Amino acid sequence: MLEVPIPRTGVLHARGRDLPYGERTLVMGIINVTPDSFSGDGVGRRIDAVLARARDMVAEGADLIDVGGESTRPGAQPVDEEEELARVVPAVRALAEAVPVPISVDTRKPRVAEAALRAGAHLINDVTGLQRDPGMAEVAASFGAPVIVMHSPGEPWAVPWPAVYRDVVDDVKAYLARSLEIAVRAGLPVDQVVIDPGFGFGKSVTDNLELLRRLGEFRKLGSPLLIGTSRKSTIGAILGRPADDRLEGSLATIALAIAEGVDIVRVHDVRASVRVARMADAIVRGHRVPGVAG
Ligand code: HH2
Repeated sequence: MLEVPIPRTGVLHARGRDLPYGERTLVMGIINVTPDSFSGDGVGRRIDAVLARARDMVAEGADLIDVGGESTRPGAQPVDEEEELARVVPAVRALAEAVPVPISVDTRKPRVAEAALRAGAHLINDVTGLQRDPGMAEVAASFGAPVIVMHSPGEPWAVPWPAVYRDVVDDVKAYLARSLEIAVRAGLPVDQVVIDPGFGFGKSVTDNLELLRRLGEFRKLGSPLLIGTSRKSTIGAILGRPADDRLEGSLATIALAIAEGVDIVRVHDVRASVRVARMADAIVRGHRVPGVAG
């Protein structure tokens, strides 16, 4: 029998835009202000396009928006700090004014995180789990911003991927435990740090599938849990479809991640993901539907 985890509830205090988690799955919409993101969804630096996409996502039910100015796909070219600042800061400033949901900034550079927080960002999303630059935890703590810490075995342009694991779940858990320790030492409350096993980052197809199958094990770390599977190459490998045709595979991962107790899903396709999340939540979390008997 599937053992359904008991949801924990809490609130991410995202600089004035509280995000309650645990009662239903939160959906994070991805906006890449890049020219080279793997899924081909990058809008570059066109603020009108950024705002239009964010408004659509919010109307479709996104609970938060993640803005990234540097692609992390394997083989991507690293972006220098000035260029990343020029991509991210105007987008964040415009978004924080235009949409009511929290804005997270997807960066591994403390200077970019700091500038984005000054421009109105509410959370930091660090794909290096606070382990690349000690300045990142300090920036987050000094702004009182929640942080998403993701596992990545080195950086996509610096190491041979995939890495080799003894046991992928145990190894990633140990890494995330270290990220939590760094956060707490910098003064961030542990319930304001979201953990993410980094689906697709330095992992084989088999590793990624195992991470998803055993996702519930990460809940033992006690922090809210996020997963980003949307359109990733593992789905392409299973279905034999290109990045722009992986919707059903992405949705399958969301439904099963919810059954494993995930709190936040990071997605490109907000409308469909929200519907899947609502349905999966009703099963897993036992939501009552107003006006519907039984
Ligand atoms: N995946 C990507 C980027 N940032 N952040 C978190 N926390 N978790 C993820 O799984 C994650 C992430 C890669 O996806 P995307 O942003 O669409 O692509 P690219 O890095 O090529 O812009």
